[in-house]
Amino acid sequence: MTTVPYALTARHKGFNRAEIVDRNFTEFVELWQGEVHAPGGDHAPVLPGSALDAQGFRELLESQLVSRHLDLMARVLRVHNKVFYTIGSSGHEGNAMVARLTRHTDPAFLHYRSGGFMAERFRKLPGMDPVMDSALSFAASSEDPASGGRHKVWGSKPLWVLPQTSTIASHLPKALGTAIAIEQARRIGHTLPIPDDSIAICSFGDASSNHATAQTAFNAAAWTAYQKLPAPVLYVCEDNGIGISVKTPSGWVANNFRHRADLDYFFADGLDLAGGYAQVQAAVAHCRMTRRPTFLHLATTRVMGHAGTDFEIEWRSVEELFAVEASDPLLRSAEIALSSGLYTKASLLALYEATRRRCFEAAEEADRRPRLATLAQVMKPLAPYTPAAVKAEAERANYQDRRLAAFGGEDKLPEALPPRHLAIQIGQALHDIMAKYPESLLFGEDVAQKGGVYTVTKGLHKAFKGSRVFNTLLDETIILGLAQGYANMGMLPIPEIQYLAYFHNACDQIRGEAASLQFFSNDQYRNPIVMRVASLGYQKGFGGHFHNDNSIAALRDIPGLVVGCPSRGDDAANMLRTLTALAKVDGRVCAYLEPIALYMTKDLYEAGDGQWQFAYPAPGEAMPLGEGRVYHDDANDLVVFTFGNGVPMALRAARTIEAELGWQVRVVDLRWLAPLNDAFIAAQAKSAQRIIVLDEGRRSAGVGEGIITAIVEAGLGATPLQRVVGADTYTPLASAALLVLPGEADVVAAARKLA
Ligand SMILES: Cc1ncc(C[n+]2csc(CCOP(=O)(O)OP(=O)(O)O)c2C)c(N)n1
Ligand SMILES: [Mg+2]
Repeated sequence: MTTVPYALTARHKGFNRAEIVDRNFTEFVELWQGEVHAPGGDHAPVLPGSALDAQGFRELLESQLVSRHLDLMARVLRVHNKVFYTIGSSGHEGNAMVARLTRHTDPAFLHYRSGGFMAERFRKLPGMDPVMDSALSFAASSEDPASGGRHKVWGSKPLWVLPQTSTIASHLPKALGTAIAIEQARRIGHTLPIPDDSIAICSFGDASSNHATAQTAFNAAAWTAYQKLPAPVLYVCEDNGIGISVKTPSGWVANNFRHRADLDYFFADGLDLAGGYAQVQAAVAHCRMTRRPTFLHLATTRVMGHAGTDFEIEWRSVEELFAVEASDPLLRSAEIALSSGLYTKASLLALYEATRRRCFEAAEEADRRPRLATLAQVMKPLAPYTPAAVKAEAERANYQDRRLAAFGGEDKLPEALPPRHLAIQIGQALHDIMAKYPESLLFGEDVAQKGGVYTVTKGLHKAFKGSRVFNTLLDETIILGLAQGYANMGMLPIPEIQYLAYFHNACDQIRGEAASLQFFSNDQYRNPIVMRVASLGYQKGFGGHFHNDNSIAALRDIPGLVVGCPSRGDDAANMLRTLTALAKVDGRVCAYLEPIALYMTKDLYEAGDGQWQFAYPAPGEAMPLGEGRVYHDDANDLVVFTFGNGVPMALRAARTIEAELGWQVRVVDLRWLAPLNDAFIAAQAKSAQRIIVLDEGRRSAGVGEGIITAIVEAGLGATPLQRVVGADTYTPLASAALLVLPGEADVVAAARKLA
């Protein structure tokens, strides 16, 4: 327990609480009058009965001071435009204990107040400097080793700190995913990049612990442990009792987590190194040894407000502020330093001031270093694309033995079988991909024994067993969090989202997290993912919005995400090979939209014509990113740009248009929806007499807008053009759905308008 006298710190009513917190430390040391113990050796307890030894205390104290002076420096230099971030760690420096008691190879996903943790983790490898590295990040210098100047993040490649966005709680699912992946690697024979007994560490605030994304992670951790499956994640709740200005009800975190089944609760006083160390030690040891999800409730406080812009004195009573400032853990550390006899007042203040100088000098130096100066520099890590290497990987076919085993013999290889429809060929392509990549995993709701609601994944569970093909619990956020975890550990996750509508439910795991990792880590960390999503409308007999969602706008504007949508089986197989190659080679996060209504479509023009079944492409073939498919290449009277369900629809409409208007009609299947291949669209539009853009998505923010923009920007805006597109509405049940979605007759009607 802290024994800092309240009266000592409650002396200053000034506006700038950072200055006051700073002064409190110095005055506290100068005025301190306590009993001094005779110091023991480096390995003797720092104070009688403490689990922390003298050497450990000295190092933790230094880490705390580094963290504190980085905060103080940021408050001063922000005003001079030398630093661009002031959310600090002051009051949370005790989290350094967690770093000390874990390894630098335990992957860490950190709260923005985990500066003490970070400073301490830097000790784990020789020759690393937390001060200069942090200063470069604060200054947004392009030499920042964490993000290359893209954000102030806690991150380090050698120290296994994966940078986080500031969306609170969004990192909890992937921390669980990483913990599960550490354990699952062994079962699938995958070699981990870190030791087998690693744990995943994830820190967050008390207010954040209430967030839906946090709660689903705790639930999924417990769901896992309940089944006696290992999930060695250490959740560290840095409880300062407040979130920006909203107080967490007193005792809430303990009350909420102390008795949760299968989430093992530990409390530690993060305000007191001497007192808190044993409990942190116990929590870490428990997590590592039992491999169970562990909740470490770490008491902290928040001095100096939420950020530099938060003038607490304007909205809190001064008495309350004094009380908070009196609980400053650095005062307690000063007390331990002096009473243990390890420091004199003079040597402690000298260390304090030397650390201040170090932080300011580093910040001034960082300010002289370059910043990101061009758009190309900013975007470089976002969407790396090495087409030659991707092509080679997509076409690589040197896994024949595993292939034969997966399909069950030469005569059962899909290319030896008659042409089949989309659902079958996606299933065959998935068999191929899983045979090709032993580190790949396929998971989602109902995907295992049942083979998914459309039986697309049927047979995979049998062929590749439960550790590679498995059902998850019903939560899309967790499915995508697991995917990131597997990817972090070097595996190739192929998560399934059961319906497009339910992707929207968990969109942030791709938008905010997975797709942003390469950007915020300057491409040092990658989480390759191929996310399959059963998508789009026109299902007969299974109507309504949620199973026919046609909105892909939320996918198309995610920076760096690749979105592909095949309309036929052979393309589906070739596209999947390229997507997995993009994931493997360039680390890309990919979305693979499977048009549900085409899964079972076998015919094109007439019932029984079998014209929408295609021969399976043998391995060795693939489809370059951005390459579309053109039907009737030499037809110029009308060109229809489309994708997905629009492709067979346009081909059918073309017949009517040819008969009625005498036009030759070209149909262009874009296949790749993000990034849109503007050059390809322009090249196809160039020779067109007339254009129809057939977009089964919605009028607003649909793919059609992108296609038309590409045409206009290519200077071809004068070409007569009609857009046939879905309405801006949810899709209703039964035949009313066809009022909303574009149909063949609408395409023909648009052509008539162009005539
Ligand atoms: C999803 C989300 N909602 C809102 C915010 C804005 N916000 C940033 S920090 C914060 C409070 C977090 O409080 P807590 O979890 O207790 O962490 P503390 O800052 O106290 O350490 C809020 C509301 C956010 N970053 N992310
Ligand atoms: Mg808080």
